[in-house]
Amino acid sequence: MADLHLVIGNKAYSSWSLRPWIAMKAQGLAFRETVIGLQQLDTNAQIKKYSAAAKVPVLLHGAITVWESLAILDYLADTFPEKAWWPKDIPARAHARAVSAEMHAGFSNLRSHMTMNIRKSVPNKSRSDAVNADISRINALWKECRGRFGGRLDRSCSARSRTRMPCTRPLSRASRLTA
Ligand SMILES: N[C@@H](CCC(=O)N[C@@H](CS)C(=O)NCC(=O)O)C(=O)O
Repeated sequence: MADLHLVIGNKAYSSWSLRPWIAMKAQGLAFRETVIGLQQLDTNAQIKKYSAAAKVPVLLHGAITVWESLAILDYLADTFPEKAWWPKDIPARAHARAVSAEMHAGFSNLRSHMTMNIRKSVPNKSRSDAVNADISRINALWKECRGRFGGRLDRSCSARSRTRMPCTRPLSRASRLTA
């Protein structure tokens, strides 16, 4: 089988990049990693060498190029079915997919007002009601997942890698995540 090559942005700033990166590490997959510096003059040109979408992460596997973090995780689940990516149980799987899709498409207030920077702590940064609503929704999601599915959803690598990453935003800003 061809080598896996994951193209990502800086790990301190790119939560999207960390989603497949964490999942692949957790699954013990061997892969080559190329890191592209974000917010540089040539960032766009560097990423476009790998994907016309001009966003990281990008997974290269032989002749196959997959972009969009959720599509990458689904590709990996299809390609390495012997590893546990999504829960086997259909209701838990449906829930994990819904949570992951919500995480992929939503939380725009949290994303734009609390951009990820793992190196920085800004505990006193003020938050709008909209940001607080996003944080409350994440807490509710985690609580519901744990309540309904216990460790089963937690052990699902795809859902876990997707839903845990946004927690770096409120954590570096001293918000309280309760679940
Ligand atoms: N929906 C995309 C989002 C990817 C994304 O926005 N990546 C950012 C870095 S976190 C990026 O590549 N930005 C390009 C740039 O800064 O020029 C995914 O899930 O992969």
